[in-house]
Amino acid sequence: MRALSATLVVLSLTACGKGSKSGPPAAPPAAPTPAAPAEYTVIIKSTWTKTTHPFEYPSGAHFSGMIGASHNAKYSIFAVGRRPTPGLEHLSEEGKHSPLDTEIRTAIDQGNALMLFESGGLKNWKDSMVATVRVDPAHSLVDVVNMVAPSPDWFTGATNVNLEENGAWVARKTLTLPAYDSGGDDGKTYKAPDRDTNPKKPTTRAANRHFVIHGRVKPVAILIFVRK
Ligand SMILES: [Ca+2]
Repeated sequence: MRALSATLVVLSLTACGKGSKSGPPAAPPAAPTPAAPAEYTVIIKSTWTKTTHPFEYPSGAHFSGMIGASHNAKYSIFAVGRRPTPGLEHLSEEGKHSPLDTEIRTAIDQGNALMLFESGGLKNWKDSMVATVRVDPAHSLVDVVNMVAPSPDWFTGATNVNLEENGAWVARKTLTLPAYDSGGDDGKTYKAPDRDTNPKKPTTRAANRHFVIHGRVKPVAILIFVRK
C-alpha cells in the first residue's frame, strides 16, 4: 500500500514535470456545512377557525404551548407511522409538556438534541406563540409540536425541519401545518371522553372530517423560522 502511494506520487510529479499547465484535478469539495451555530425565532400562528374548519368546531378552541427541540437525525419528537412516545401522547391528549421535556433532555444528554424550547399556550388567534431555538452544524433539524385542543389526541407541528440549505443557514422558512392524530386515544370528536388506545397506534396525518374538507387537507397552523 505504501509502495503504491509512493508510485502514485512519483507519477503525479512526473505528470507535472512534463509541463502540464493545469495541474492535477482538485479533490471534490466536502459537503459544505455552516461553520457556526445560529439562532432562530420560532413563530406559530393558528389557521384553525370556525370558518375554515366548521365541522363540530369546539367552544374553547385553543393551542397548548409549543414544545420543541433542535436535534440530529437520531432523534425526533414524532414521525408519521411510528407509535407515540409517552411524551407525545401526553402532549397530544392533555397539552402537557411533561414527560416530553424529559425525553428531550435525555436526547440532549445523549448528544442527539441540542436544546429544548417552549412557550405558553394560545387562545386568541390574533396572537402568536413565540420561542427561540439554537441550531448548530451537528443539530440542524428542528421539531415542534402543540396540542389542538380540546381534542382526543390531535396535535400539530413539524418534524425534521432542516434550517441548513446549501451549506448555509436559511434566513427564513415558512411551513403550513396539518393536524395529526398521535395514536394514543380512540376518540373521534373534539370533546369525546377519554378512550385510551392500547397498544398505541402509529401516528397519522388526521384524515377525519374535522381537518379534511371536500378531500382537501385544511392546515391548522403556520410555522415560521426567522434567523436572528
Ligand atoms: Ca391515551
